[in-house]
Amino acid sequence: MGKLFNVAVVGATGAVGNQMITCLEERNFPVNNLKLLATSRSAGRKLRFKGEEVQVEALTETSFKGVDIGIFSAGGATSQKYAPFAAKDGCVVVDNSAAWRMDPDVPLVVPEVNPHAVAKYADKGIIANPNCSTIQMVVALAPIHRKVGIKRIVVSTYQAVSGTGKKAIDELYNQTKAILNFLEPEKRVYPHRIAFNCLPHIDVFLDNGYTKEEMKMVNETRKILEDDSIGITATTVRVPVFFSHSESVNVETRHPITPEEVRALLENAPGVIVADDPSKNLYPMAIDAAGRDETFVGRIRADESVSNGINLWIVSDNIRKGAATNAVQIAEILAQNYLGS
Ligand code: NAP
Ligand code: 3JN
Repeated sequence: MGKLFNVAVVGATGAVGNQMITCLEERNFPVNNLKLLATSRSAGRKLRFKGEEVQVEALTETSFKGVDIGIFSAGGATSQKYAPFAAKDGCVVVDNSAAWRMDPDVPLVVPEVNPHAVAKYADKGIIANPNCSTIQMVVALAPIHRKVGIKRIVVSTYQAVSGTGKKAIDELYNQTKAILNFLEPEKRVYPHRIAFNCLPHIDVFLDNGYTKEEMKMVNETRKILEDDSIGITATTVRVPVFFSHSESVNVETRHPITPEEVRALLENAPGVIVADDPSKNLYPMAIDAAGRDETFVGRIRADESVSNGINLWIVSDNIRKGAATNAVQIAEILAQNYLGS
């Protein structure tokens, strides 16, 4: 039998943390002991892992003694503060927040795209998991970039409320129910109503007029594809969908490529399923991607307004591939190639 690892999930009671526990179980990650961490408010709660109840503990600076791998999804401030304590105690951190993603000493990894970058974990003991919108886009675009080079990307996203966490899932449900019952919907999470609406506003606005989510897509894509020359512009939009982000992506390539060639490339790409048959109304949809780990690509066609332009529609489960699955895949690379005896 291979080595077993002591694993901690930080933010275990959250939307992503809960999915982390499920992913560790579904993928049969070699867990010896599982430690579940959250705020002191959740300490004592019990969550299930492999048929057993595991008690949630309050996160402290000493939580990581004896832990091999810590998977964090408790927000940037928590990661910023506690990842160094974990690393100091020899626990390798896989962090789901934006806190460390652009640190030059921290690798930013999507296993289908740049698994080699995991090796750099040794610099700080931290590996960053990209933003969900970035992950699904690079899974689909990396094969195109490798084949013909990508010069420019124009992306618009249609992001599910689960990306904002548990409270936002409740907000969409409660507002929808209120409106259908002719009641006044309450706003707690978003600045405007999300039910039956679209908000071109994800994360905070920056001085350049973009939102932070939009700039995450720009900077993270360049880091993962290891190419700062790619021009990228993003508009990120919250839509009244519970699970799975959808993206309209327009790419201009350096060398010509036909839609048929893109389709063939993506049919052989790891983690991608091509769903593209307009004659049968077949295209990726949020409701089909939810609960799956693959990234679905369709509506592949030439952009007739430029030479070397391709349009794609890319859909993936934001909580699974966009967060938990990607993080557990990174932990698998660590366990198999770097931490095994
Ligand atoms: P959520 O449902 O609101 O859950 C937040 C979790 O973090 C809860 O378990 C909460 O514990 C815990 N937590 C918050 N502050 C903490 C602290 N000071 N110490 C210990 N635990 C703390 O949010 P979520 O949707 O799961 O997202 C959590 C984080 O994951 C986000 O802030 C973001 O950084 C990251 N994320 C990344 C992606 C991505 O694109 N890769 C997508 C979504 C989220 P309690 O239950 O005890 O309050
Ligand atoms: O809104 C989404 O669909 C994805 C949200 C991601 C997120 C939410 C709160 C804080 C992040 C992230 O992963 O970039 C963060 C953060 O860590 O900054």
